[in-house]
Amino acid sequence: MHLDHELDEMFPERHTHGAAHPTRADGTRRALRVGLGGPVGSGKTATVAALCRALRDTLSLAVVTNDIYTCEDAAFLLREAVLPPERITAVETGACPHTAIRDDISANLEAVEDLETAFSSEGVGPLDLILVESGGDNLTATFSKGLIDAQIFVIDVAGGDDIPRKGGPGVTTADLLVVNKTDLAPYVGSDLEGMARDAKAQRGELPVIFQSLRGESGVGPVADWVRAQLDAWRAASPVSSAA
Ligand SMILES: Nc1nc2c(ncn2[C@@H]2O[C@H](COP(=O)(O)OP(=O)(O)OP(=O)(O)O)[C@@H](O)[C@H]2O)c(=O)[nH]1
Ligand SMILES: [Mg+2]
Repeated sequence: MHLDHELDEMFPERHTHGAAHPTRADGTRRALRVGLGGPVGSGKTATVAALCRALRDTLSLAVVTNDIYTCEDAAFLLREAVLPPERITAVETGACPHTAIRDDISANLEAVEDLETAFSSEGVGPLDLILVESGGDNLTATFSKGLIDAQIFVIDVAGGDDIPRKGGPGVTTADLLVVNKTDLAPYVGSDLEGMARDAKAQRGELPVIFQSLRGESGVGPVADWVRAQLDAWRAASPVSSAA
């Protein structure tokens, strides 16, 4: 479902919750929504788990996962106890993952809005941040701007060091490109400098972070980027986050 003017008129309240609007119906600022997409197995869930651990003490956050036929990613996050269960929601897409994050975003939008409502109505205070993980997809997958505010595209060095050169909207336009599993580069013969050059050629000034979740800095630089997005979001939203 693409959000259009006709639907805006039919469901005015629903669309005040859409990603185009920074405020909820009650006037409070809604959570920043950050989408994580990328090829199968590149490390999206591992990055989400690490972000939760890095940010949960200072931010109120929640996660929406997307899987095609299972709830594996949500089950992993629950098993790892990265957040309390009520902060993790699974969407079972039943079709190519990109359809649920780009073409018909209704299930994801509902999941995001339900989380926001649950946390504002239980007096826990509004959520600061919602991470939406797409199911693993191909290089053409991107999130609808009606669903998320900023997107991270996660690729990994073992998927081939020619991926940045191949481009595609995820690599070229995502707000942040993460090249994950740099610890594996020596074992798979990936040329990290070449990947950095190709990414720069494709993305210009858009940021790229090389990451190893097995390494010392781990998710730190990506967590810093998310915090900076949140600061910018708060500065740009002229409303109080308190009710
Ligand atoms: N060596 C290494 N392994 C990693 C790193 N990040 C993730 N992994 C491993 O890569 C595998 C896939 O990671 P996931 O986080 O499940 O990947 P995903 O992108 O969520 O996969 P799908 O949701 O199935 O598309 C897991 O076994 C992770 O432990 C890393 O930085 N280095
Ligand atoms: Mg995953």
